[in-house]
Amino acid sequence: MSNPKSLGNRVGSLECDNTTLHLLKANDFVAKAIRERLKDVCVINVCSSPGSGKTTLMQETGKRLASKLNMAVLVGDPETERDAIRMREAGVNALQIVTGGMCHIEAQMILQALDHINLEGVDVLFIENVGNLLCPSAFDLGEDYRVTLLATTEGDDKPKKYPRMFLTSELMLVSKSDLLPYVPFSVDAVTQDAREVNPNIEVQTISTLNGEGIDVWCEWIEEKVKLKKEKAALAE
Ligand SMILES: Nc1nc2c(ncn2[C@@H]2O[C@H](COP(=O)(O)OP(=O)(O)O)[C@@H](O)[C@H]2O)c(=O)[nH]1
Ligand SMILES: [Mg+2]
Repeated sequence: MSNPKSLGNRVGSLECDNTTLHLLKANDFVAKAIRERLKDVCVINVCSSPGSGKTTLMQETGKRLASKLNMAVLVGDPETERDAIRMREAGVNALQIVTGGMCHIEAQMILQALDHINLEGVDVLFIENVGNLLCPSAFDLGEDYRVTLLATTEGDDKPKKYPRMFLTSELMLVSKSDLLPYVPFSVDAVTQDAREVNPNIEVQTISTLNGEGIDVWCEWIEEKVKLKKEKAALAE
């Protein structure tokens, strides 16, 4: 197994003598093709429930990083182009993927979308996944990193309820931290819950409303972009 995220695609595998036929293996195959195509672009898959603040974060990140990095976003929703419009209004190069009711993005959708977005000079490509803590966790989109937002309004007990999402994420962003004084939510408790699922998960606390944590988040992105470029240079 080359990528731990492909674990999710083993659902439905069919044992066959000494070999295993993976019925959903096609997604992994396409994810690999995406990685080969985007060798020097850092790809970050952003997941969460609907309304946790993904699009607002993409808008804010675009503004903050505009002078430092070239960023693009592929954004998935079951219907409407609202999020891509919001991002373009914030000056972010964004393309909407309408899944037609599907609860997640699959690698094939990303591969097709790559032909319709200008990635010339792009350093970081975000994928804003469909709002859902379940299905998106099972689909590797060829990303380098998976980041999951969990808003303070969602409750600090969610990581263990939706373990695969947090198991396959490198970073959990506790969003809407400006609401912490008003909601029963403990950052320590959610961190512990997430780390019992995935001891390696990083945790950052952010608010796009008052700006808390946005600098740390942007530094994290810059560091990951640098690492990807170094990796690409070594492979040349
Ligand atoms: N209080 C607060 N509200 C936020 C924050 N970020 C986003 N929101 C609000 O949360 C709602 C959902 O945000 P959106 O970015 O559309 O979430 P998405 O569905 O995950 O893309 C909107 O009304 C935002 O204005 C934040 O940091 N603090
Ligand atoms: Mg959104």
